[in-house]
Amino acid sequence: MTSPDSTTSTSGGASRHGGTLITGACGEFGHGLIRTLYDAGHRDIIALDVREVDASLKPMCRETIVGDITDTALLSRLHANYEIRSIFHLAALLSTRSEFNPEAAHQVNVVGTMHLLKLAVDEAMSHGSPVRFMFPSSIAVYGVDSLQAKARAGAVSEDQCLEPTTMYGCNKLACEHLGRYYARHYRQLAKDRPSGEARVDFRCIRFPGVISAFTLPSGGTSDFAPEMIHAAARGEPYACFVREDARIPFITMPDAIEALLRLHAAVATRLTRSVYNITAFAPSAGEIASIVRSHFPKAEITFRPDIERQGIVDSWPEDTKDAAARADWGFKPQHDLQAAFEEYLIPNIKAHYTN
Ligand code: AKB
Repeated sequence: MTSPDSTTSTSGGASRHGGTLITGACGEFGHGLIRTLYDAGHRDIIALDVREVDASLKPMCRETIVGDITDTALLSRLHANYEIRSIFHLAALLSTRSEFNPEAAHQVNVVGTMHLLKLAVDEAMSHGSPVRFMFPSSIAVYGVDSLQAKARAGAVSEDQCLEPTTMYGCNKLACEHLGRYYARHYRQLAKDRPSGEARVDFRCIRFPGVISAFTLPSGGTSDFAPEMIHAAARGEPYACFVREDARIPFITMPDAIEALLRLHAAVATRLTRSVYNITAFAPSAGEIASIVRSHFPKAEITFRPDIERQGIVDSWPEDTKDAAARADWGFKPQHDLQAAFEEYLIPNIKAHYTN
């Protein structure tokens, strides 16, 4: 990623600092991304979340803001104060939580994203260069209607099986289309539509379940894997809410962050699509439990499937095809299943819980 820091520009007498906006900064993705960008020399991070950003992350940010992405007055203030070149829009209500309040999910996941896309357009128009809009989508955009269909589909490409059964999946799929619209067709009939360099450069990755050694997700349905591993490390029993044979793809947090930054840095002309699948390994819940038990022999893992949450996992594909990401921008995860546990998860989790 270019530039660490922070240009300050003056337009019409008012100066605006350069900025990289991260929404959902308090989520587990946000944490890792802020640290990685800071370590790479970025001093222009604006962190936005509905919760107070962790004290440990504050010194890494130019500004931390407690606020809501649906608050247009807040986004106008950001536009007035900053020359934003990149937006990492991580804020979302995840799949399990969204099912309890689909209307709230739509507000945050879709309306909030539209407000940020509009901010990106306004920014690009005001500073005359593209705004990179990084959007994490999800395997939740897929929907297969039976276990037989899931087995038949195997690893799916970006364009197959796009009939999600969850509100979160519908929201993510809608935002993939909105991003493409804002990037390529926004106000296509208007005389003053954005043109040339002043545009939104929308880039999206469909993430599988993400597993971090340091943080736990909340409100997701792929959470069974990280929950199982962290419970074992803490010496707590864990009742897994999906069957042993439930299978979806996963990736480690460092590989997920590296992928986002790699796509962000990619030369635009190399990109053949706006939405890319990525995957690293696709074990069943039972296979994850066996590996966890081999590292934590006292782990008490049982399987007590929750029929509804199991249904969501059953509707997601057992793996995805990520050839386009590998060819276009060099996606190559460092961790396969074995390396994920032996090199990343187990050493870091053990250190995390013994400190
Ligand atoms: C969720 O379970 O909601 C997410 C996802 C797979 O997108 N982790």
